[in-house]
Amino acid sequence: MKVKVSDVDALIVVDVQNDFMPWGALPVPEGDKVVPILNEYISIFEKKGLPVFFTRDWHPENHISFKGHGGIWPPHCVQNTEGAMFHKDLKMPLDNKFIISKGTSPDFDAYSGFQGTVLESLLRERGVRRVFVGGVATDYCVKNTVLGAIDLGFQAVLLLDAVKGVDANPGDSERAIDLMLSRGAVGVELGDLTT
Ligand code: VGL
Ligand code: ZN
Repeated sequence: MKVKVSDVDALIVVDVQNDFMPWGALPVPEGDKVVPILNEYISIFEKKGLPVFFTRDWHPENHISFKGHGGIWPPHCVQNTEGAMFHKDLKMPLDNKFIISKGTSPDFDAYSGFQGTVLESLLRERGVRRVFVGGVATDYCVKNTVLGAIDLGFQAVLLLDAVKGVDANPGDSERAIDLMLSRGAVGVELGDLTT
């Protein structure tokens, strides 16, 4: 579906961090494949002067989502470690860019970029009404960020060619995509965008 990028739009790049890459602590298969495509989307938004938000998992060492602390995940994205850094090839704009840290307290986890963060208020301050969302993982943080946006009344556009999932159970990512679309997200690929 063709979508014209307009001045009420923002881009949200979800959790493109080393620990979610194939070499990381909580690897998303082919997670690194989203980087060049995301760079294309970033360039489109940057050229139009539109805001680009980068969420990141930013956990303390004793985070509740970690095995041994009550959770199911291997330790990942621990604050200030190499694993928590963004992929080195991700082209982050110099201006009009925001980093949103989530899951920063030991006792609180957040799959959605809206949970316990200032993302909503930053979007509203800027008059944003529609968010374009890509990154990892399709079946966790991308899904929850898209559904969170919809629940808050934003329109959501899912970047189908710039997401990858964990697929702990086969088909998780596909089911997550179906759910997002059934809840009103619009699925697009790079070629669908007009400026
Ligand atoms: C994520 C599992 C645990 C994600 C974060 O970014 O999708 N998944 N923490
Ligand atoms: Zn996490």
